[in-house]
Amino acid sequence: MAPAIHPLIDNGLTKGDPNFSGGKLYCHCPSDKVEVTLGGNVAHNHACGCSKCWKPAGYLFSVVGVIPKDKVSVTAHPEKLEVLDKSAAIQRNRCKKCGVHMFGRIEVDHPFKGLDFVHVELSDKKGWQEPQFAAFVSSIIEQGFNPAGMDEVRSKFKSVGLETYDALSPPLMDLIATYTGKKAGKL
Ligand code: GSH
Repeated sequence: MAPAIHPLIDNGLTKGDPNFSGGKLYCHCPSDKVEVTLGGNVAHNHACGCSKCWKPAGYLFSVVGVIPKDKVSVTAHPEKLEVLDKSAAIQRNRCKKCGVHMFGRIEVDHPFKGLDFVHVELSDKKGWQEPQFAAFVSSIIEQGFNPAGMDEVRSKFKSVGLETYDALSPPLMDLIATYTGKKAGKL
């Protein structure tokens, strides 16, 4: 049986709408849902295999994109949010009840500061940018995935047109390196 990667990937990608203007994300609680309103589309949407990003139950990958933090607002039940790990660069705000991550925010000096990390599958609207690549693919092994199955996982991504990387994509890694180089006075 093919590995369950993510519901937005397993059956092929649905192209986003370039004119999409955003929508609401909801946690998985049956009532009193945390609601986060996004005032625009996401960018750099991607599959992430790292151990920290929220994944839907039974799937190997998260799908996570970024959006400027001034376009993100908690519009219902902020009292249900808690920061999962205050020491992480990305402060993942999750619902205390159902555990779903509603947004991740960077408060420290970081190349991606000002961008929030969100999971568009929490929305019932269509038009969000489709995943662009797969990141931190080898990280799924650290969480117990049998390394013998990695060819199948990478082939699945390729079959839907996504490149796979074991960190972020080259343009994003270049961005991080540029930031670091500038900070060190090398650029
Ligand atoms: N192999 C590690 C794991 O799976 O935990 C990789 C963790 C990692 O570096 N995650 C990236 C990151 O930027 C992608 S989300 N983490 C910063 C953070 O989680 O705060």
